[in-house]
Amino acid sequence: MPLTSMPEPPFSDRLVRALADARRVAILTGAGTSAESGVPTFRDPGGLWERFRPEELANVEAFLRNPALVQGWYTHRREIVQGVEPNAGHYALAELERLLIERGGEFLLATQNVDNLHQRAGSERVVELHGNLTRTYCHACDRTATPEEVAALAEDGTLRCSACRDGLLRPDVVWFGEMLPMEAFEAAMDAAARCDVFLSIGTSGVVYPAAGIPLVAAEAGAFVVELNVEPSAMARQMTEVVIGPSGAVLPALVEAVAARR
Ligand code: BV8
Ligand code: ZN
Repeated sequence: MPLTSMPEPPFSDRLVRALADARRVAILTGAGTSAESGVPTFRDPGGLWERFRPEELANVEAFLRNPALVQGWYTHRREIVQGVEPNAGHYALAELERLLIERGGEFLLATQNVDNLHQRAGSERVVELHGNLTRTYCHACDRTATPEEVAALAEDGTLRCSACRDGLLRPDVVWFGEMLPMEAFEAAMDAAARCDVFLSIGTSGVVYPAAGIPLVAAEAGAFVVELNVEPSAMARQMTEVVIGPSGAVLPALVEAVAARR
């Protein structure tokens, strides 16, 4: 939605100025960034999976107790994310990265999302804090699974590794109780500690340690902004809270920053 057609942009001119002058920008995204692509968030009402809380499915114990159910949930989610497109918000973030790099600045996008949509939209400086659903590996021998293996159910209804024969295949995502990939997490913490502007987009800020990253930027004195359709658990620590759907607000914000120099 071009800036001109927006009645009054939901963000301040101060934010546009801060982004246009920024040398270093860091971003954290959550499921809300993909909502307008049709990927259900963790809290969205309705849908078959409402019966299960993600925390009940996204952990090793549930996986070992009922592999077919957990593998089926991830197969279902993989099919969803492979069947949708990045939205205008994803493309705007890829554009903002290009703008910053062109202007000699630094940029890092740390995502909690496992849907691969930032990468498909062209973002390059992305770290995946919680892994990526489109990658699958063997729980027993760590080998990366082939697309054929991921589609071939064994007699017992589970997905198994063809190399070590009995290994169960699991999505390359970080489950509750598992450590985050250290390199990604440290890169995100370092970018948050050094940035001039931090954008926290489409996240409820309830899952740690990722939820703590924007607070590192706030403590370091950055201009910290939350973009969400409603204030999150971290709204009070923000310099500015922008209320609106990321798929509409981000293109307008990036257009305003591009027009500034
Ligand atoms: C670890 C991958 C330790 C899997 C995910 C008690 C207190 C505090 C912490 C804990 C605790 N008990 C346990 C913990 C730790 C736990 C945790 O934080 N639990 C929470 C539930 C309390 N964390 C962990 O277990 C982490 N690991 O701590 O390890 C350790 C240490 C050493 C050695 C060994 C172990 C691992 C956490 C990673 C879990 N994996 N995902 C999968 O996807 O299946 S988490 C998953 O849920 C997401 O990745 C994301 O992080 C989180 C959901 O959050 P959001 O992305 O914010 O999505 P949500 O639906 O919640 O919100 C959407 C938001 O968007 C809303 O605010 C909405 O308003 C907004 N929105 C909607 N539409 C739009 C929009 N905004 C803009 N535009 C729109 N259109
Ligand atoms: Zn194996």
